[in-house]
Amino acid sequence: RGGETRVGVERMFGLMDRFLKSDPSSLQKDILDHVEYTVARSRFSFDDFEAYQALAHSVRDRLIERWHDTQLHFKKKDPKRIYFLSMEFLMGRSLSNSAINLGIRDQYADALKELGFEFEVLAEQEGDAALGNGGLARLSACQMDSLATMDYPAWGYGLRYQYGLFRQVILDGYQHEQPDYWLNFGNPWEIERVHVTYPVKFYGTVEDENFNGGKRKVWLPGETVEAVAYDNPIPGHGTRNTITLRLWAAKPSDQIDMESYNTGDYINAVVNRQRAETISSVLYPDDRSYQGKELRLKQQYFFVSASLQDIIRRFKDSHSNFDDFPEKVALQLNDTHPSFAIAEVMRVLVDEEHLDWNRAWDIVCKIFSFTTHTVLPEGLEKVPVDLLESLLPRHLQIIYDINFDYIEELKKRIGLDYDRLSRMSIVEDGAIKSIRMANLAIVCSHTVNGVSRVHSELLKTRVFKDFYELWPHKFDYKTNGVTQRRWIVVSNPSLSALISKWLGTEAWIRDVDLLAGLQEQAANADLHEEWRMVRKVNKMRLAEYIEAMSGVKVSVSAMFDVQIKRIHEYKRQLLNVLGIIHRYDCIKNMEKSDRTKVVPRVCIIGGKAAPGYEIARKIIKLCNAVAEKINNDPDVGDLLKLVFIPDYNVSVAELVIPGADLSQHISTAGHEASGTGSMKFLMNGCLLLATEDGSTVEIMEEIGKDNMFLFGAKMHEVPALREKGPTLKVPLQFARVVRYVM
Ligand code: GPK
Repeated sequence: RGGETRVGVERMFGLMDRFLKSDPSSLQKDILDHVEYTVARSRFSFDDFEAYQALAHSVRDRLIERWHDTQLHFKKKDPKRIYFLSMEFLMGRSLSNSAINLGIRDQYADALKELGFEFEVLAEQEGDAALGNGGLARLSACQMDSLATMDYPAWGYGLRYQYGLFRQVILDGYQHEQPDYWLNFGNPWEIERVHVTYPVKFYGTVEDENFNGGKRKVWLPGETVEAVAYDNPIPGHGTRNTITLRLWAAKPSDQIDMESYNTGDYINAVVNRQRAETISSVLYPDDRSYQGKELRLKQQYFFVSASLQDIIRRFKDSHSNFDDFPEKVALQLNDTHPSFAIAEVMRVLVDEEHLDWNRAWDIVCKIFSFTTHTVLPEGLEKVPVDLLESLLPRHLQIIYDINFDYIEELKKRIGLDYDRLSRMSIVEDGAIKSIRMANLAIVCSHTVNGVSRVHSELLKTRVFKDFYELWPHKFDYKTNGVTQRRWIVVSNPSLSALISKWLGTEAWIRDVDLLAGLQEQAANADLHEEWRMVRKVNKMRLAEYIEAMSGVKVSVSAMFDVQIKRIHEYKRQLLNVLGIIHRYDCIKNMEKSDRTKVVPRVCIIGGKAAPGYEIARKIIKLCNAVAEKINNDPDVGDLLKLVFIPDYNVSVAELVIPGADLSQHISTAGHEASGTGSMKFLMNGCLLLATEDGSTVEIMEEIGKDNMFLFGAKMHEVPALREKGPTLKVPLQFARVVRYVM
């Protein structure tokens, strides 16, 4: 560096107060400065939403400090990095979570109080970031929190959809979808990186080119779209480690499309380029149904290509060849959605970096691992070859080449068993020739993860049996978890305080196993009493919300019985509703004197149906129709109520779970890969009513059968029951309703 620059650096350090201060008056000054300079409101006149924005920016400043330090630290250390590729992240709100993880939530609350604001009230101003559908997407969010807290050098990569998961509105009992334009009022939790952009290419042709006396393939793409990075800092708890969730948005490319300009139609050329932005505009609202839509494929490749360019650029910053790539890069595929990454790494290494095919393949086989989240073979993604051929012609060739080598190898291992060879092939022949994305992911990954023990067994014995027999060492599982920071500390602060008090430490906030220490106090009546009070207050909060959302008044002394999750046939919300109908019928037919023995119950159901999933939509209608009947029967009164909570999302879950007495996880055994909702209820002290499915089996072993309500057919009994057909009788008065709705 020259002398001048050094003076400049010294001057900069001189001007810089190393870290922002977090005493009350510094926080107040920061918030008011943001009111004035960021939100551009007078510091003497701003509303709750503007106060939230200023507060969020003040927290963001502190996040950015740690985030910069984290990047610098890892740049210097150059550790092996974990790259978590996922199409979906359900982050929910960020304010409380960030302030708590930074360890300054209470300081902010005090500072705000003096300014005449309440932290919780401002926190309510924030909308949910709902860039995902259900369990898979929330798992990604919980994982990011844990990776940050556990000091991992991890990066999350995904898409910055302009429209998140639709808002559910219930009209006349039916679900209606409204667009979720969540960026309408700005998003203080992201940092736009206008200089971190990469071109992503589509369409075109593949030509042969002379190279070093031989031939090589060259892809001549037909369309280029720019990917722009938006960074979301993710702070760990009790550490300065603050990692990055990098989401890509599509922008028109600067590269001039000569063809359009030649036509002389300038306006049309500009309008056409603008269409590029549609790639990242909207999240597909289907939970595990794949429709082979071109836009969806474009989304998948778009985020994969941008992420890999970013990852490879970072690697090349400190490495001159690819020898160390597998020691420095781990790519985790969250379901098959990002599995084009496999073909893309091959393409970059072979076509752009000019590695020979076998060396590139060797690298690919060491860097990928794959998590699958489903049990049903029909849930596995297939990409029509026709589509792929036009959209990504070079990738299709690469996938064919991978498949050719793999099938040749397979023939040597298993002989000419053509049935098995065709089942295991990456390419599926048939009416619609397609690429089996799961097979591609399994062949090229070093590890295939299930999400619970039972799920892993099903993968080995059914879904991927052929592969397990070939490569048993690849199959593993990591039972899902949830972060106690979001699901106790953020969502249930009174319970959090209670736990810390009785454990005499806050260490459980980083190490969940320490909660077991509460067992020593299991018989302590004072603890019980305090816990009951906490529950009561949470139930009151929930009752207020229910009344505001649905107009139904519920009694907080009733048992709150909750089932909240995506609506799916296999999750059996229908069974729950039929159970409620039965309960109603029993109460109606009871002697009046017997009714005193009935435990009053408020049944709460919530969840969204994929817009094209007719039966799921009808289950919502049925639920509302039954609620209408029961809630308006004064004869039953508080003995039974049914509430459908509209627009279920992360924030609603944060409100409902702490107020639940009983929660239902009643999927048909063998269908729920894991389930994570149960864990959130459990850590809030809620009882579980569950079938032996997914992670429930492990929960049962952990807490003991006596501490939960198990029911229903076991996995091995299900096939025979299916064979036998339905035996359920619906009471006559409801048969008509059910028939009408369904
Ligand atoms: C599984 F296959 C899928 C999917 O497309 N979306 C989704 O949310 C869920 N999941 C499983 O249904 C749950 O059992 C599991 O706990 C969750 O993924 C996370 O692994």
